[in-house]
Amino acid sequence: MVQTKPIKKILIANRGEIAVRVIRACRELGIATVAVYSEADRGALHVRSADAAILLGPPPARESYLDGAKVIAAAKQSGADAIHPGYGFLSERAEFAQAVVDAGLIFIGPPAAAMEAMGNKTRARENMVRAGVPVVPGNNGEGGRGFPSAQAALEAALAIGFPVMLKAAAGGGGKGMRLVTDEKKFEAAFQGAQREAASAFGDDTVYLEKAVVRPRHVEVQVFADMHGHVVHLFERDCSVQRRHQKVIEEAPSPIVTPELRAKMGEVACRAAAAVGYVGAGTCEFLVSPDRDFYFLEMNTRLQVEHPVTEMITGVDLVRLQIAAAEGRPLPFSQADLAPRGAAIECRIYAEDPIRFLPSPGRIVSLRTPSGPNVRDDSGVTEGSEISVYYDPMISKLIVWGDTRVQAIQRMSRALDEYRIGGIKTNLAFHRRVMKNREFQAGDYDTGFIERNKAELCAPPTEEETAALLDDAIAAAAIHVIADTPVPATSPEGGAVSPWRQGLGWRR
Ligand code: MV4
Repeated sequence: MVQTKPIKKILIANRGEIAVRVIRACRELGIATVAVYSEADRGALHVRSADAAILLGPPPARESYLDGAKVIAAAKQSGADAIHPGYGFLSERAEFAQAVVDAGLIFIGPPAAAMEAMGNKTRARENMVRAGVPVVPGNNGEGGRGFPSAQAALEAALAIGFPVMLKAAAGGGGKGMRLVTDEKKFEAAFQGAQREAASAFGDDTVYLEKAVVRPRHVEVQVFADMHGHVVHLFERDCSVQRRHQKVIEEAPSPIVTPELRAKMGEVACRAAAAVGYVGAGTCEFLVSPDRDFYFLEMNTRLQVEHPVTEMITGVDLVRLQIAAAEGRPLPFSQADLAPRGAAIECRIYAEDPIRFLPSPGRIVSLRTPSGPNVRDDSGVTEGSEISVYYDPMISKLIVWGDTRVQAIQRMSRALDEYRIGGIKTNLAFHRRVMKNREFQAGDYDTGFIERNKAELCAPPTEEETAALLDDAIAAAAIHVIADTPVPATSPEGGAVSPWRQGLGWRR
């Protein structure tokens, strides 16, 4: 029997938009919040949004957001009874999850054992095969511990058939991964993959998979409570990526039929149940052009793109995470869930739109879109500094529409409303994707950006340049006005607001 333990105060072990997202859920629930921050984040939105804030240390994440001992000490010091890890940073570290529990606190996420079962990729593959979950045909090496030599690995590769993928057992997310198309290139690739795995993860174990050609990245949101219930909340398509960085996500996937959805959902629930999962998790699949699907890995955290799932299901995933962590049973069953409409998320990055390089700096002016079914999840405000220390994501723009066509129209409109002055962003890139025929047809795979680079990353057109210039002039004008002293009194003797001078209000 699971006891319910209400949570009164949550420490959010993260920064930026996800910290703000969790704080918002806590506010709605009447739960007190504690932010943590680094010296680079003094005055950041997540710090201002929380009831209390604790300085962790210097800007490098290693000395602040990644220092588990400091985070746990901050939670104890502030009287928090739970820690929400967000995504990235400490969110998928099993040792941290266990240390939180050992400190007498609630970890808002899965048990450490479930994280471990999915953390190592060959172990996860073995666990999934045992649970009857389809994985990409491959070879984990001897007893799942990799291959003793390049020759042994080559024999396994020949048995699988080229092209093959070499992957790091300790990896995930594409790091240390090599595509090998023919036998002659195998040995060099194997040694390269081993070297990369050793330096990136301190573990040179490499395993083999048959390469799926032109795959789609389709992931299924699952949710489990402590009472043995597991449901799925349908899929997200994250095939619009560049160098393993997701750029646009949508739900549902344009290529998933109701039958495939039911099958993938059922498989994802089985995967979660097999490792004793609790809370929000995501099973990543590759879907081949003929719609065969294979389990790749499980992300044992809330994901960046969770809002598109929230939009098509009406479920608040963070509220649900908190309820599950309190020991409450899921308030709905699978039969209560149905996907409705279509949602798209664009990740707005502070980056050079042509070279895809981070473009740090100060946001001097900002206007965010709104209107029906438009959501902007952001961790910044006007005046915020996009620092070189962290991910350059400024915000996530999410829209919902009755149909996918409406969602694309709405996203185009919302992108046109967005104004970000002072730094370079990828807003124009997103506008072009919304106009792209392949994207509009829903007919894209993980090679979409690379194939359409010339169109999507071309220098701005005359029209786009004119719009950007208008923005820059408006931003400059606002700052001239803001820097102009306002007379303290009017001729009548009363205070004159800038509003009455026709200048608009300013802070
Ligand atoms: C693959 C694959 C093709 N075949 N595995 C990249 C990230 C990691 N999660 C797995 N990845 C891939 N694994 C096999 N057997 C192609 C990719 C892949 C990819 C996957 C999802 C989204 C974008 C991608 C871009 C390149 C390669």
